[in-house]
Amino acid sequence: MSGRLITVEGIEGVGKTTNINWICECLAEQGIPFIQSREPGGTALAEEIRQLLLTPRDEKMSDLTELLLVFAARAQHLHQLIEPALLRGEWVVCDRFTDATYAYQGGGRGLDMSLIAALEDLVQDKLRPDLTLILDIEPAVGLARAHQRGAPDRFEQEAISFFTRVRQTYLERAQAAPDRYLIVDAGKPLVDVQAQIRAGLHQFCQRSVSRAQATAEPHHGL
Ligand code: Z5A
Repeated sequence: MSGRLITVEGIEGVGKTTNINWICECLAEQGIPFIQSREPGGTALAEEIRQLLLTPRDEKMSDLTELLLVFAARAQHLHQLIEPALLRGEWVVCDRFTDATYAYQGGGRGLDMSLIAALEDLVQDKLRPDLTLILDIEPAVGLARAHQRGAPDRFEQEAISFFTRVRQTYLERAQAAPDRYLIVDAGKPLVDVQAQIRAGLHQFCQRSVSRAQATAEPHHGL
């Protein structure tokens, strides 16, 4: 696949939506063909699964049901949207992906990480993001930003300790594979956050160009 998969992660209210728009502006400036998507969701069916996951309800959703729904949505998203785009040579900028599953269902809910890894292999085969930006912030600050938007969804109703575990899992994953992850301090003013992201994208594009030259793939600079 000659496209690139860039994923953006972090706890609620960290600024993913705001900064994904910025990433897309940077790619457009450079004439890099891309699509923008999100998880859970990205196709009509996967968006229906998203509603199931986010809507608060009286019946408690079991942690395993939650995990399987997340991966069901991902299987559909990959098959319908992500893989065809990568095969066409387009870049995919995705608001959350499997790191969110490790962070929320693994770190947050306490599900076994090896179970998540097995589902990751089943659903994605060898596909992994080429670059993952982790927007990092103190949970209290992120939640305060998110709560300004109105009624909390099913995840936003969790206690702060849940988001502390989610954040910790993201950071541990980034530390374990620093080549693939970029940790961005999202507590800074937006202009500083955007500067960190642009610098990270620039480095990533340089690595991408070298790799493409070595394998004669089409490539883009930034
Ligand atoms: N989930 C899961 O459990 N497992 C999985 O595998 C996956 C997902 C894929 C939906 O995610 C839920 O799905 C999610 C985990 C679960 N939990 N929840 N809820 P989502 O990404 O759609 O929902 P979200 O995390 O709630 O996203 P969000 O609230 O839309 O936040 P955001 O996109 O990161 O933030 P934003 O809208 O860009 O910014 C929030 C506000 O802060 C806004 O007013 C901005 O203007 C402001 N902002 C942004 N940056 C700054 C800076 N730097 N300074 C000051 N103010 C700022």
